[in-house]
Amino acid sequence: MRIVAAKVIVTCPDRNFVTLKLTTDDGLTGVGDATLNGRELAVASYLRDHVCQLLIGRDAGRIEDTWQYLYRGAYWRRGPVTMAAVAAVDTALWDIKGKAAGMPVYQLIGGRSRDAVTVYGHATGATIPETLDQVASLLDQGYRAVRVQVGIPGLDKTYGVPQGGEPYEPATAGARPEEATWSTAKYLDFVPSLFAAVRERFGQGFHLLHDVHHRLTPIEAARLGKALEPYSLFWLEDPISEESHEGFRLIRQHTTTPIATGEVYNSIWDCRQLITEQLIDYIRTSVTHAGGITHLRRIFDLAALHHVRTGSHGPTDLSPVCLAAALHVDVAVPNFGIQEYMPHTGTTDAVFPHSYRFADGLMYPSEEPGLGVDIDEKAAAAYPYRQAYLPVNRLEDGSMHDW
Ligand code: KDG
Ligand code: MG
Repeated sequence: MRIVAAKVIVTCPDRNFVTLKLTTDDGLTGVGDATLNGRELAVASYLRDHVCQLLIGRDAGRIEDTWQYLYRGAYWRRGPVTMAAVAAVDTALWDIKGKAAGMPVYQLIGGRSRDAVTVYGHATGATIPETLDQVASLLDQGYRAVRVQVGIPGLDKTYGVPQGGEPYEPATAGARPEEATWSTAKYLDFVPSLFAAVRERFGQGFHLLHDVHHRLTPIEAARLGKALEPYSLFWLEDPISEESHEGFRLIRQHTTTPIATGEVYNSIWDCRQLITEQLIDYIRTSVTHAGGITHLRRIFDLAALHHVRTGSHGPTDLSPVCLAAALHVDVAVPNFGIQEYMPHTGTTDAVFPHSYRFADGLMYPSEEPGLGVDIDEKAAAAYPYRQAYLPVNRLEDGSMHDW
């Protein structure tokens, strides 16, 4: 079974997505997601200009060997662009292998470890009452886990909080990024009151999560973790920038609030120390940004040895192809923790027909052979690429800060 075609499809059904589609000589196709929010065309070029021609004529069944060939063979290893490109090839090959075997991908990686995948939904509001209303709506829909974010008085825009009731989408169209202003003092003074209000109104019967989005120093994060202990969070996400592994040790020394990180990591090397030294509780790497199903599974297996559970990144800027693949991994690995779920728009879903489903706070991977997701190329062609950037963040005195 040889690869005879490799096509990169860039489309913008409400937001940009990069998809790789591989075809074999016996007519099977496989898809992989290569979307890197705000830097999409760099990955499209990496694939089109440097990878696609290497795939033609290769044995589609040699998934591990192809992964090693693209990773080691480039000499310049790792990094978000390279690893998203490798991920797309790997994911498409798993899709093809599943179709060739007549089995859903989760059966090829060990079969089910659980019946369904617990996901968390997103409750975000400009004010605490608005966030509480969203928590109520998610609990009504059956969610068992909810991430809460709120606007901070005195700041115009806050991470995770949509403007004007729209679904949250941080990337904005245009030739330059939007700028936001951040104040750690205002955030730390206000945000614990959100958790007090949530637990007061809804009690303890569901998991509560929060994303700091890399904005604190270790000692500030330790203070926040301690302040939130009475509200028993499932996790506090990305409390500090992800380069500083030592900082996680300091947070750990001060608080029992569980810590999740890793959505910007691309490889097992990025998270090895955090995992082996048990400095985190949940690893957030995703199929698309961490080298595909093959490499994500390797990270999750390392995590399983060290009491670290999985919690894959799953925002709408990863395509339904990534979500489909993530659910196959989630249902199979022994140390699954939780999966992030942000439903895509109707337009996105129409371009990426799929058969995974959500019911009562749980998600179910497709039972079709392969991943159970595709790209409708005709529909995709109606939505050309639009330049868009993630925002940048400045402190109130104008200094650059992590967004
Ligand atoms: O493209 C950036 C988003 O994926 C990120 O801001 C979302 O932090 C995020 C999350 O936890 O979903
Ligand atoms: Mg996050």
